[in-house]
Amino acid sequence: MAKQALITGVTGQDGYHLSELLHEKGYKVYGVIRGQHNPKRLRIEQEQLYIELIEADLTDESSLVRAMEASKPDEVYNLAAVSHVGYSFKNPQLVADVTGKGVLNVLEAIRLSGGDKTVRFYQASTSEMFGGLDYNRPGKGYDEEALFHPRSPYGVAKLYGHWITKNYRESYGMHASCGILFNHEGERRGVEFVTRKISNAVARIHLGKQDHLELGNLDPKRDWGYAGDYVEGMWRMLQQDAPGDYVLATGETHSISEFLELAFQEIGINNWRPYVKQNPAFMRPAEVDILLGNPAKAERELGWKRQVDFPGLVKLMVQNDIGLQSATNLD
Ligand code: NDP
Ligand code: GDR
Repeated sequence: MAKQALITGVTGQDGYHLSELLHEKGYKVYGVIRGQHNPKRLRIEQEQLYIELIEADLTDESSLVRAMEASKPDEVYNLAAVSHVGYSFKNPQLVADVTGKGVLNVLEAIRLSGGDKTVRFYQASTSEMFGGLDYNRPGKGYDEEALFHPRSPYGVAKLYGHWITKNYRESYGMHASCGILFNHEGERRGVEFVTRKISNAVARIHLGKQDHLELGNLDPKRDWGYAGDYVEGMWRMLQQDAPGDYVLATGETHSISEFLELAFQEIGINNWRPYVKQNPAFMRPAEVDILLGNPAKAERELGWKRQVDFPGLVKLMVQNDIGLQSATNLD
């Protein structure tokens, strides 16, 4: 019989890629959708008919119990979160409720519906838990043993989600794994994140639809990979006999300036500086200056390796946005 998977956050970037992957592997895919009017419902109903949507919210535990009962999953992927770091400084309590306590609600829903010994659980942990502060591992990068020091309400909430998942693994013997994923981007990334904001603006500048873009801090460095590669790693974690924690990363780090340079080169502009204005509104009260991951454990134990490199990622995103922006008549 086909395996059944329940994905929270199915309307987000990773949910899009993961639901496609699981469908290709023959899974019956259920996805949690929230809100009485979610504009992404239409997209899913038109493009991903194979997803059976279930209305629930991470802050409403009874709705999650009903989602468990309706889907009877073999695997649960908890991707739902308020995931924007900058936003988390403005709405910290909401982020604590959804991104932090929401994880507990999903774990409890699994237990309450009797799935603690049968369901395999994936928690979307993040490199934001490291915070970039005690970066003293040059050439090595953060691995599963590195110290945590989150620098935002989002990072703090995710750290709670990480530890409560480990706690349920240790306390109840649940097959619960945490993927500590470094930034992953692509054509389905939200435009509020810096890579897609840049690729979208570069495409529009190329087509004469806008003349500049405004950004915050250009110096931070990130370990940027392609989202399509990373969802494969999530799935591999749940296929292991034993649960565990795994870093997924590229092992390279690049600044926002470097991303800008490659993105503008894609449209034939070598000096990007006249096109970029800095706006303090996009700066954060505390910044994560540098993130570099060490994916050695995932490569060794899961046989996982990223396929798309940094120049390939920038090219893919800019070309995709040129296509999208050319196809629309909207300004
Ligand atoms: P997105 O921001 O694209 O998607 C977040 C999802 O969470 C959306 O489907 C959103 O639904 C859903 N959601 C938000 N609030 C609730 C709620 N109260 N109840 C139910 N669902 C809710 O994130 P990504 O796809 O990029 O990331 C997936 C997960 O991985 C997130 O947990 C993120 O924090 C984590 N992560 C992401 C990384 C990355 O680089 N992308 C790196 C490391 C971790 P809606 O459409 O209704 O808003
Ligand atoms: P991040 O991604 O905070 O790493 O979190 P984001 O793209 O938002 O920021 C990356 C870096 O770019 C700087 N920056 C800007 N960021 C945004 N969004 N908009 C701007 O205009 C801008 N200008 C400069 C930021 O200050 C930061 O240094 C992402 C999310 O997906 C999290 O959910 C996930 O956990 C982490 O990646 C890993």
